[in-house]
Amino acid sequence: MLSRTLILGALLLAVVIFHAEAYVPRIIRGRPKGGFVGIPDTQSAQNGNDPTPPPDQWFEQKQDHFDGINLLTWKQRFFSNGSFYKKGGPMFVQIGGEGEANPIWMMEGAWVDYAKKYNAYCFLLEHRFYGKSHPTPDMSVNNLRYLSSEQALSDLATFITAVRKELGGPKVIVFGGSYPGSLAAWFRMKYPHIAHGAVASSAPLLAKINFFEYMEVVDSALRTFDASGTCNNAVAQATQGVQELMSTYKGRRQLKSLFQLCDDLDPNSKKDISNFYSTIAGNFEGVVQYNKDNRAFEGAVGTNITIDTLCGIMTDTSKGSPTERYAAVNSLMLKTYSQKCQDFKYDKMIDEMRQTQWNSSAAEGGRQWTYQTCTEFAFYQSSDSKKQPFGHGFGIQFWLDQCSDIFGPEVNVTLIQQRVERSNEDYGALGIRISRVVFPNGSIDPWHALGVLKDLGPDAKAIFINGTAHCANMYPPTAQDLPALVAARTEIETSIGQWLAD
Ligand SMILES: *[C@@H]1O[C@H](CO)[C@@H](O)[C@H](O)[C@H]1NC(C)=O
Ligand SMILES: *[C@@H]1O[C@H](CO)[C@@H](O)[C@H](O)[C@H]1NC(C)=O
Ligand SMILES: *[C@@H]1O[C@H](CO)[C@@H](O)[C@H](O)[C@H]1NC(C)=O
Ligand SMILES: *[C@@H]1O[C@H](CO)[C@@H](O)[C@H](O)[C@H]1NC(C)=O
Ligand SMILES: *[C@@H]1O[C@H](CO)[C@@H](O)[C@H](O)[C@H]1NC(C)=O
Ligand SMILES: CC(=O)N[C@H]1CO[C@H](CO)[C@@H](O)[C@@H]1O
Repeated sequence: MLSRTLILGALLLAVVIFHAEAYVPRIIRGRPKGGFVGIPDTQSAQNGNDPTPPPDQWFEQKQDHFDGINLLTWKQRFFSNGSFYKKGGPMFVQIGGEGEANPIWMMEGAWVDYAKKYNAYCFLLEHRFYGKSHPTPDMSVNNLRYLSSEQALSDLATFITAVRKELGGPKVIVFGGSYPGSLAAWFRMKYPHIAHGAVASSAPLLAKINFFEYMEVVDSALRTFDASGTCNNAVAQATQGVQELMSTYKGRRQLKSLFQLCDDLDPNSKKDISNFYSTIAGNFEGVVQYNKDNRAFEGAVGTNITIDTLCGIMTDTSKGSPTERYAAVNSLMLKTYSQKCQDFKYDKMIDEMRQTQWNSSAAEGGRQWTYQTCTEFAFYQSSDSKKQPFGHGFGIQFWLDQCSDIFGPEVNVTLIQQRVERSNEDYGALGIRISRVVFPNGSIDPWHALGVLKDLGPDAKAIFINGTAHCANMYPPTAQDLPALVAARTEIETSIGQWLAD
C-alpha cells in the first residue's frame, strides 16, 4: 500500500497510525508499505457492507528448521475458509508475503472463484516475521537470522503437512503473488510430494543486484499513454530541469518549494540527493506497478490515480514547465496520501529502518523486507539504465550502502553478492525445473523483467497478460477487465482443473 499508514486486518479494521517523526518512503525497493499485494476491491465493500473476515488462528512452529537441537517454538498466524469445501476437494494455500496477511483474501479474489469451482478448503499462512507472526522477541540483526525464504518454505511444509493430514490427505495447490509467487514455485519444486501444483503470479525468480530493468519497464509503461513518448520526454525534460536547479542555492530553494520538501536540500549530502531523486521517481513507480488493477488501496485511496493521470499532468502544457508538472505530480501524491510535506532525509529513513521493536513503524515490513533484499535477493531498482527518463541520481551504490547503514558494516557488497548468487544456485533462478505450475506475467509490471517470460516446459507455462500490472490476475474480476486478463484467469482455472484430474 502506498501510504504512510498501516492497515491492520480487513477493510473495516483500518487502523491508521501516523508517526510524526517516522519516515518510511511510500514505496521502497518497489515494495509499497504493507507489501506487494494490495487489498482486493470487494464488491460488498463497494456497496458499503463490509464483510466479517475469519478470525486469527495459530499454528505452533519451530523457530529454526535447520538447527536440530533448537527446540524453541512460536505461534504462526493463519486463516481458513472451509465454506467452499466438499469432501474429496483439494486444499488451496495462499502463501503470505512481505507484509501483514490480510484475511479479506479468504473471502475475495480470483482464487476464491477457483475454490468454489473445485470445492477447495482455503488457507492463508502469514509469513514469519511479518504481521503478527513473530518467531523472536524483536527484530534485532541477531534475531533476523531466522528470517529467510528457506525458513518460510519449511514453515509451509510443516503447516500444510499437519493440516492436510486432518483433512484426509487432499491434493494441495499453492498460490502466491510477487515474492510469495516465487515462494509458490519454489515450494512446488522443493516439496513436490506436498504441493500438487502452483500458481506463481508476477514471480521474480531471478535474484539480481542491479535491477535497472525495473525503471526500463516503467519507461515502456509510460509509453502506453502515448507511443510517441510525449510523456517520457516530458519526464526527461523535468529531470534535466531539476538537475539544473539542484546546482545552485537559489535553485535548491525553488526545488524545496516546488516539491514541498520537509527539509532544505544540502548539496553535500549525496545520499539525501539520491533519496530525493528516488522518491520523486517513486511517484511513478508505484502507480505503474499497480495501474488499474482493482485493488482497494486503504479503502480506495489512490486507486483512481493511473498512468493516464500522471501522464495527463506531464503532457499538459498549460500546467507550466515540465519541472513544474513533475512537481504537480508530486503534490498530487502528497495530497492523496495526506502527507504534509515530502520527506527525503536519508538519515531519518535509516534511523527508522534501524528500529527493532515489533510495535515500531519499521515492523510494518520495511525493515524485514530490506533485510531479505540485503541477504537473499537484492532487486535494487537503480537508475543505472539509459533507457528511462528519471536521470541517474539513484545508482546501485545508493542501494548497497543502505544494507550496511541499516544492518551493520558486515552486510557489505561482498556479502550481498554471495547471498544473491546462493539464492540463484539454491532455487535455480530462471532455469528452475518444475511442472504443474503457471506463471502469469503482466506486460506493464516492472517486476516481469525478473520473471518467467517463456514456457519452462509443457506443464510450466508463462501466461502473458497484455496491458496489466503487478499481480492483476489475483484480484476479483470486474466488468472493466482487459480481455487478456479475463483470458488469463480462465487459463489458470483450466490448468488447476487439469492438475487436479492428474
Ligand atoms: C468464506 O467465504 C465466503 C464467500 O466470500 C464468505 O461468505 C464466508 O463468510 C467465508 N467464511 C469465513 C469463515 O470467512
Ligand atoms: C480520486 O478520487 C478521489 C475521491 O473520490 C477524488 O477526490 C480525487 O479527485 C480523484 N482523483 C483523480 C486524479 O481522479
Ligand atoms: C513499544 O514497546 C516498547 C516496549 O514494550 C515500549 O517501551 C514503547 O513505548 C512502545 N512504543 C510504541 C510506539 O508503542
Ligand atoms: C566486506 O566485509 C568483509 C568482512 O566482514 C570483508 O572481508 C570484505 O573485504 C568486505 N568487502 C568490501 C568490498 O568491503
Ligand atoms: C498488447 O496490446 C496493445 C494495445 O492493445 C497492442 O498494440 C500490442 O500489440 C499487444 N501486444 C501483444 C504482445 O499482444
Ligand atoms: C511482458 C512479457 O515479457 N511478457 C511475457 C510473458 O510470457 C509470455 C508467454 O511466454 C511472453 O510471450 C511474454 O513476452
